[in-house]
Amino acid sequence: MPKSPAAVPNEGVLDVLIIGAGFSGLYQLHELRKRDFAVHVFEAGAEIGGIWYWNCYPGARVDSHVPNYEYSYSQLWQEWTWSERFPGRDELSGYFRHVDAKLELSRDISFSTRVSASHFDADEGLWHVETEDGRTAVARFLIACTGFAAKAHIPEFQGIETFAGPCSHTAHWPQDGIDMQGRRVGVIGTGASGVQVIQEAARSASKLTVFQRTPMIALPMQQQRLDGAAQQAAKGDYAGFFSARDASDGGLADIEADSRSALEVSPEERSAIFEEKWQRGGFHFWFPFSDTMTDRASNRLTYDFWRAKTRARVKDPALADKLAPVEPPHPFGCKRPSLEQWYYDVFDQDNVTLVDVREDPIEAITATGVQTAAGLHELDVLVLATGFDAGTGGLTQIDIRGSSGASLKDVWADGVRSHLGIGVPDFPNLLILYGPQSPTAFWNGPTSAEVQGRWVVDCLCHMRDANLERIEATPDAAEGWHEHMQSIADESLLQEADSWYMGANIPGKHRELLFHFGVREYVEHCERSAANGYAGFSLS
Ligand code: N01
Repeated sequence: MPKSPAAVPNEGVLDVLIIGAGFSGLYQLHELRKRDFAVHVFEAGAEIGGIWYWNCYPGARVDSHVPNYEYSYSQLWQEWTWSERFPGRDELSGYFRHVDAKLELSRDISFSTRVSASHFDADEGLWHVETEDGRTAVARFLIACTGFAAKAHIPEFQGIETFAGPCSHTAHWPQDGIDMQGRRVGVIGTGASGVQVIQEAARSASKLTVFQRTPMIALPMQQQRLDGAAQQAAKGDYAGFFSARDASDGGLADIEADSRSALEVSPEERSAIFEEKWQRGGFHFWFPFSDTMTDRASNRLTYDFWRAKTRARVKDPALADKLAPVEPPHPFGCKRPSLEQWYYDVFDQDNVTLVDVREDPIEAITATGVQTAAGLHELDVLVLATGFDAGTGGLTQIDIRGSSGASLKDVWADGVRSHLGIGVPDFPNLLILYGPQSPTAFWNGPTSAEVQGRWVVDCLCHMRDANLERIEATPDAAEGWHEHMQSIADESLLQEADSWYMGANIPGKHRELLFHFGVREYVEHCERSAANGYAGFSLS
């Protein structure tokens, strides 16, 4: 049920204005409010949940297994059980309602409130925030919790506006749904969103046409129904589980790469390790060995195991060549794998057609379908699973201007500059969570919300205690962090894929590694900075 907007704090000056009511924004609200900061949240959606509010397309479900994808507060997990190992979107929405009921968050959130601009007044030392519908707020600190996928990417297909039937990007899906039953459905894109919607559409559509540009390297989800009693019993170990989650290298407590190289074990042992991770499902197979993402030969062995498993699922050899090619389309894992349940099986169904748009490009979208070089694919419904302007897009679509008056969009046009992904030179008192140059895409959302979020909460408390009013990343620290990001890219195979990790999915976007690969090392950098008086930031 959509909530009506809470009173907007037009009077007085807030300590903190938070943009976004997803995992990070809600954590900040709860923790800062507990410490008596005057905090308010502006949220574009009509309910809490961030990405989980918007992504209500059929099949949307989380790729992190229970109980990784939730807050570690015992008052929340003690009274919550999940029905599936990888919960679906509706259950996640229910979880957020539970969080809201327990922590009473909504009273400090303005819903349906999209921030359009935010300018720092250097004389006053205050952020002036404006919303699309003309409301305003003033705050000492601005915490941007917009997530990595707040700006959808819709390619400029000629004639897209002429399509006569329902046409939606997966992240703009109508809350009351789109009926696909018995209709001719087209899906453009085979990323994580595409895979999920394709699985569902194949069950309901009279005809499903999948437009694939790059094959997805999808891993077996190994979904399971969960038993409430067993989950309740496991809660005895939850405190330890969540500590391990904080210290893990991807924010998933029980996933760890084998510490050896794939090349230093015998072929038999390697196969056994691959198989064990495959059977465990989910992201266990993403980084099977310590060098999967850094050593080409190790990476290729992983791909070859995946390919053999996947091709065995597809009866038609020509289709198998399209879905799991002999040569990898890019190094394994360097584009974000998705998790699948029956994805590879649907292509053997009579009602499903795969169009390889590299061979048969999309020329236009017409009123009745998608026109490719080979002909018109007639459709009633068109799904755009074409991804996001990830990392930066959610921030730069807001007119954020720092003390010099320059916009974040302009400042980052030729590459992101930040320290630790949290602070930006010339943008005092702007703190960014789960954004570019943080681990973000390589970090489980709730874990990052808590670990990176704790750093920000501690920092604000430190500033208040020390009577400090202003924090700003130094240009030197930001240059150093930029070089550090480049060295991570150079040491890995990541930059060889045209992925959203590299900004390479958006025409004209500066190509660079957008996310810090290596969570533990990142957290060490954050801890060192804090231990040294927030080194890399100037505090005054
Ligand atoms: O987006 P994507 P997504 N013509 O960018 C294709 C998270 N997520 O929304 O690969 C034709 O991965 C594009 O092709 P190519 C998760 O982190 C999580 O699926 O660029 N095709 C690609 O196939 C995920 O990784 C969950 O060649 C075009 C697709 O569109 C991230 O969000 C669920 C095209 C875009 O895939 C983004 O996933 C869903 C064009 N002009 C999402 N332009 C869960 O946790 C783009 N494509 C469950």
